[in-house]
Amino acid sequence: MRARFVRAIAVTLLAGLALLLGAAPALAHTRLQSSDPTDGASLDSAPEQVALTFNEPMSPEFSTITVIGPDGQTNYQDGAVTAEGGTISTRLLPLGPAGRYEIGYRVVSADGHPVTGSVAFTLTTPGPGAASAPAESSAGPSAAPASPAPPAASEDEGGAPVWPWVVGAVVLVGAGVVVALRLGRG
Ligand SMILES: [Cu+2]
Repeated sequence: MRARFVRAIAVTLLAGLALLLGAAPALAHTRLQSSDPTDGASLDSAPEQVALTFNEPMSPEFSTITVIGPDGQTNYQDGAVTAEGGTISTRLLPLGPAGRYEIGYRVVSADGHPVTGSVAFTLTTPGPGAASAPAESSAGPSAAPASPAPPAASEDEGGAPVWPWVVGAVVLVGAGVVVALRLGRG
């Protein structure tokens, strides 16, 4: 009877430990692996779309891409985001003046945490939209998710720190082992 009880405790502890270890990989968030145009690229002709590739499958409905022009406020993304595997992309309106274009993104990690960041490219010759600046309305309602550009410092927004849980779990497991050993010995 007692042996069975001890075994039950041991199984519970092991299950808890497995849960804890299983949760560890989830701490590795979605990461941007590459982009097209690549970060820091200098282009002499305006791209017609941008694509961002992450290390896990992306879903378009939870992904936002913004492309902000050299003036720091004009949006050039089409708004609609498509996804294929780990790659999300959006078409671009005709780019305007030469300069730095920032591609901001906000996606949701597999564990539900939002991840934001940005990359940038430089257009060295004015794009087709330079003569007539894109009309404010051309972005239309699809530009609704175009939140302010994410902070230049990429990486994610983090979340609650995990270490207190780990410490708590370790203490619990330790206490459980002591109890189990005591009972087992008796
Ligand atoms: Cu997370």
